[in-house]
Amino acid sequence: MRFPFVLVFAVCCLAALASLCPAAGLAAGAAKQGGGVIAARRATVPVVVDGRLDEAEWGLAVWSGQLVDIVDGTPGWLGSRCVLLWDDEALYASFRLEELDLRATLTEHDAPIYQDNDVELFIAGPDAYYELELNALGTVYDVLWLWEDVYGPGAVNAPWPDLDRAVNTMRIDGVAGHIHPRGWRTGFIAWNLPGLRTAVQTSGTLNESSDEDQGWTVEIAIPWVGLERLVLGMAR
Ligand SMILES: [Ca+2]
Ligand SMILES: [Ca+2]
Ligand SMILES: [Ca+2]
Repeated sequence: MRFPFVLVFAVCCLAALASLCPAAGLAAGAAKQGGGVIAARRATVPVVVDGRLDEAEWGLAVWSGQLVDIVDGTPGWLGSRCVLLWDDEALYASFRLEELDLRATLTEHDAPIYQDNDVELFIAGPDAYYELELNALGTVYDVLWLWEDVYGPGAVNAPWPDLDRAVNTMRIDGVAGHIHPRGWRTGFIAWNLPGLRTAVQTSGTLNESSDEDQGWTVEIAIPWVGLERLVLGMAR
């Protein structure tokens, strides 16, 4: 299936990288900066979003190769792969992540999860994109981003009148020293994707560094209806 969106996956393995987008991290997907492309298989049976990737559907799907550094393309130090499925209701994404010292601290929804080791998924439409991050506790941070040139002359004004740009938003023009050529965007942090379902399973001991852990798995269901706002600009 060809989706009308661009997807980028990232695993930020160092809190110091503190990324709001995959400018710092490991990436796959249809990233322009050297990531790969993976095909999404149609799921024929329901996916149970419990963090356990034991459905036969995941085994039949085509997994990505090792995620690579989105800046220089070098493979990550530890095993990290992702995969996609879809059905009429949702897009599904899963990750298998090797992690020798499982650590996560943030527990509040929409806390800055990029300060923990985390998984990040980005879905881009023409004029907006969706950012989803999870840590090993399963805490979710999700943000709807709008490129600010959409508000400019000749473009759609106030495309989302229900979202106030002055309330709990973030404004950036780049990340980690990289200035995006399109310039500024506004992130609506308080917005939550309708119907989003996520789950995480860890293999090892969380926040206990005296042993060696195996890693974690992540399972995500994103209802298509929740992505409606990303269709913005497609009629142009
Ligand atoms: Ca499952
Ligand atoms: Ca949110
Ligand atoms: Ca441990």
